[in-house]
Amino acid sequence: MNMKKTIQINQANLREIGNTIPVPNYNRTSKKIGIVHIGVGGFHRAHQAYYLHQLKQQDKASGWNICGIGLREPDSNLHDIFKKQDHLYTLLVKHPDGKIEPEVIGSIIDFEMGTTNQEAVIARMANIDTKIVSLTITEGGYNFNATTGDFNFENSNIQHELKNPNEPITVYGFLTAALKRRRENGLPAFTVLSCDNIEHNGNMMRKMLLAFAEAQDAALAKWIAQKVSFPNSMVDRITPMTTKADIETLAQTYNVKDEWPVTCEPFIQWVIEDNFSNGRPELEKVGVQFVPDVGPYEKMKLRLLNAGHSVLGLLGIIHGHPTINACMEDETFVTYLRAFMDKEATPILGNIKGIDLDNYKDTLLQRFANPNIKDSVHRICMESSAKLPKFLIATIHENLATGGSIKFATLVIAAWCYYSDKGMDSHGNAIEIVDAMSTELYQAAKQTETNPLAFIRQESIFGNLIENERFTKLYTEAIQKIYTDANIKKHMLDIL
Ligand code: CS2
Repeated sequence: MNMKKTIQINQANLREIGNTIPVPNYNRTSKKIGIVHIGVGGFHRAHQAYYLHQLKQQDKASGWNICGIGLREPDSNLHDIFKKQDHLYTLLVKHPDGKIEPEVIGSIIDFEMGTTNQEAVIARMANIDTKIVSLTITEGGYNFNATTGDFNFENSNIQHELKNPNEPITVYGFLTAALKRRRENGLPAFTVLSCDNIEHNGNMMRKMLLAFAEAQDAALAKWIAQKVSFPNSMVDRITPMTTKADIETLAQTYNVKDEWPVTCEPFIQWVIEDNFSNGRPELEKVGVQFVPDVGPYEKMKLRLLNAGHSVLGLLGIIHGHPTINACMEDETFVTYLRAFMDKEATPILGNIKGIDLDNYKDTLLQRFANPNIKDSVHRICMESSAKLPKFLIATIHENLATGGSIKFATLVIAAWCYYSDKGMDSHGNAIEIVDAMSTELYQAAKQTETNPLAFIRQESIFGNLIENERFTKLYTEAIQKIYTDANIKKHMLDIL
């Protein structure tokens, strides 16, 4: 085997790495941080951190450095790797024609763990230089009750934080502790910028944070309501999970030793409401769109892209397709996806100013088909209990209200039930289910054979769908079909 010498990615080696791949051209010695970001997953690193990196490449004086924050124990892995790598990492942009564009990203300059160093995180957010606290805490991180839409005070971490304001655990405990300190120190509030796949993500965060703050300190809640802005935003870039093969490719082809690079597709989009309480970077210089109302863009993306992913993911995992692009090589899946998009998602979107929906859908199909991305269906199916209410079930509810088609989405819900119940594909291969509600999902799904509607009785996910006869009839038929014969493609063809 060719044992080439690899260069460890870090600040000291940047010049040498720069001979092979692009590296930051800006000074990274400033310790000034303008953005504190909670939830530094692959997505943040391929998206927001990349935008900021591009801005800094253009405007070397830009002070907008990022400090990452981890609030979950597993984040300590990235924290430790980042420490060795001076918070540098490689982004590998994978094109459909096989071309890979690697680039070293330098916009993150620090990382703190909220699990072990609460004070450092609060101090960082309360620092005068911090203008924005941005979030990718996933759909599940917002802690709302899906039935009522209200803040979930039953969460034990929330109860702990309310009793012990100096021992924050969740995003809510940290944000209020930091905002309290800023208020006491006479500093302006920061903007809270939500970057999760939730419709009206900023409004949602505002509602949840105010509910929490109100229960903790009513005067603080009032100050937050007046001073903190919560712009809504739509974020987009397909970012699969990093694999061992990605790490090896980087070492073999580019001689770079990076323990946690990120891979992504070429497409990138960020649409934000221009509502920042304490200043913002000039992101429009690098292609970010600032609009007065992001609602239609968010809805379009969630109900077409994210829902489309779930349609392919849940049907694909049962069929045995490993990746989204493998689904897209299967004509039945492509036709089914397009039919779902055209007949169920598009009618509820209406006209979106400046957007050609047909063109948007065509582009989505091309993005999903990118053979280089290899986005696993497993990633897509993870945390479906938090995703589907926003991506797919909302569409079913809306189509039920207007008399629109629901058959394509209904089969997907039945497939989700089968997947939660059996934990295997149609060939009997085991599937690992990763979901905060996996136990509840399994408990409900396993009753299906005796009680076909058991799964959709879970109100926190499905709301009152169980009461709708048109839905329950179609759903029961779909369940009978799948449980009689798990050949999902046959049932997809039946519907088409
Ligand atoms: C995916 C998203 O998690 C999912 O199910 O649909 O991660 C999707 O890839 C991103 O939102 C793309 O912007």
